[in-house]
Amino acid sequence: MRRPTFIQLHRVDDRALADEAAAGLQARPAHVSPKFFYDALGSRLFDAITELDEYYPTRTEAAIFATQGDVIAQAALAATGARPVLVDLGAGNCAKAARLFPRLEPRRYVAVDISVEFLRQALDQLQRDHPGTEMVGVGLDFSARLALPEEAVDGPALVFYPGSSIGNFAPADALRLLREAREAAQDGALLIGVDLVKPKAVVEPAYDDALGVTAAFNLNLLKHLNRLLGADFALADWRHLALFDETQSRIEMHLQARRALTVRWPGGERRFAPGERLHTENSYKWRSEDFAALLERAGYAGVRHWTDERGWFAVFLARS
Ligand code: AVI
Repeated sequence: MRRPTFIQLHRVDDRALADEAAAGLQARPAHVSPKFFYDALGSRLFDAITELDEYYPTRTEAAIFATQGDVIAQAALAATGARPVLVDLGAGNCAKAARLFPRLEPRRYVAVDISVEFLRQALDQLQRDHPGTEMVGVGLDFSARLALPEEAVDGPALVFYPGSSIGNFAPADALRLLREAREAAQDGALLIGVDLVKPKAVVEPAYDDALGVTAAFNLNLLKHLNRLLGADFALADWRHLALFDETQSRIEMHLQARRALTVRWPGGERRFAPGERLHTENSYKWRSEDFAALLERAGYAGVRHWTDERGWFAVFLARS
């Protein structure tokens, strides 16, 4: 019986993370990376977000795969050849990639996430269900740089990056990541989910839902910073904001101070004026023609995409 292989490349360095958060808090305007959302509770809150009526991306992407998955898989295999290596970026519980297994029959599945610990259980189960596929878990923070170990990809790969996570990168960083993904795929392809531009009246509620789950997800970042940094954020002093900036085509999430306050942590402090904001996330919404042009700039060819009836979300395939 085969067993999955695990390669941990990235060491989680709490000191470096605390320094990065402190520098962002002291910047003007104050900002912190959205990666600080994802402690254990934040990851569960994100899973809850994907179930909300207002949060359309997860369900719309799933519907595209459910209705057009055969055509998408055939096009992907035409680009990579049969039995490709399947590289899954931000794999987590590996559920989205697992749905592609019957269609793609990958020779090897390389699941990439920040820590191999997130991948162990899912890969052990997948290995039992798919004994003919080699399973590799890679622990890597690819938001900084995507460089896979040489032994992980030894032929044309299909790099899979679902969920519109590319939207959490500013366009210049997205271009860099797409180029690195092209190199990782060798003579293969990229299959990527992208959230498209749509009316503000649809986007803003998706990031400010009636149940307040997204507000809790945003505020939980302060609890994470309290733990990581030893800071004294009081959650009741902060309000969740989600604003669609049409000129930059992005939803911005902020936490806004309800009153004048000072946040302190060992070695630092930051005063906030009433109404001042801490910027926690951007989620870019692309026009399909602009995302196709970005893929071409990143060196891809044969770009095509599939979308839902309303044109809200797109799955792009591009040869690397
Ligand atoms: C992970 N990422 C694609 C989500 C998004 O829609 O940008 C994160 C999120 N932020 C608030 N709700 C969901």
